[in-house]
Amino acid sequence: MALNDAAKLLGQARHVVVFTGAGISAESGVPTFRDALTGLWSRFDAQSLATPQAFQEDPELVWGWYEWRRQLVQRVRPNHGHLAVARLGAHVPQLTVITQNVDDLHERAGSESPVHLHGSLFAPRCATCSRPAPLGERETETGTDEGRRIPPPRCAHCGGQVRPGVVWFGEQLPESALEAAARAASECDVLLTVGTSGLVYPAAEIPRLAARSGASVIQVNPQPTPLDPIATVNLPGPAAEILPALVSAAWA
Ligand code: BJW
Ligand code: ZN
Repeated sequence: MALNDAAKLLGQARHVVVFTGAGISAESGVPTFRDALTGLWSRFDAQSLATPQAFQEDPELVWGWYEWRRQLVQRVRPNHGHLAVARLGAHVPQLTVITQNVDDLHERAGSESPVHLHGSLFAPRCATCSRPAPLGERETETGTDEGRRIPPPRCAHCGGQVRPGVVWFGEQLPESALEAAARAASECDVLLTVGTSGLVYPAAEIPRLAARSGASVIQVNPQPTPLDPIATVNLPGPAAEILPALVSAAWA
């Protein structure tokens, strides 16, 4: 049985990497990017909003979109998938959590210092001088409307526009995060990939790098992905069900 095979691999591992995408936060109520019906892409043309060009052309639209998402994330809670990942940390000798997500649900579930490859909704910075900028006021009762335009704040130092601290298409990933992720992927014995479509590069190289370096790859995803061929074990299904079952099976 696939779950037991995966549990055995995990139970014997010294260094486990958990590599997550939007799917792990789906059951918390955070829309994914590319799911046809519920994904962010179906409501907005997210691929064109998540670009430096979009921010330049229409900063109020882009800032409003990120404010809506930040407030949504503040209203939801980590799910059993995030909690199971945190629980793994208590069992395996070394655990590295690498996430493409810009939410903070791994941290709030108890995972310490996950590597954020695509930045964070909670770390805005100046688009001109790059200095970190304070977050706006805390969530309102109802939150910001989905399509509301909000002018980005101005930098207290140089007066430049404040931008979301995330990685847009065409931008470099933070060097230290990418290096840490690549090092962990090349050194681990098991990489557990959860809830990612595996379409966005260079992040999608991380599980491939682990496989090339000899690690076993366990994949948790209800849908097929381009990572299927490199997976040692595929566990089809939602993360909030599969991950707790996997951790329980490994350390029964
Ligand atoms: C569940 C579930 C449940 C559902 N349980 N699972 C090589 C080839 C082709 C193109 C490129 C290439 N290298 C670079 C590129 C260009 C580009 C790219 O990758 N394009 C592709 C789309 C083709 N990459 C870049 O531009 C990157 N930068 C770069 O390469 O710089 C190089 C450079 C060189 C020289 C000069 C300048 C630059 C940057 C990429 C940044 C990506 N940023 C985003 C937005 C972040 C901010 C924001 O949130 O708004 O990151 S895009 C978006 O996609 C976001 C995500 O982190 C990322 C990945 O998505 P993810 O997490 O996989 O989500 P989905 O929705 O795709 O999938 C969800 C999955 O969950 C599905 O599989 C479901 O089945 C599953 N699921 N429910 C478990 N309950
Ligand atoms: Zn500035």
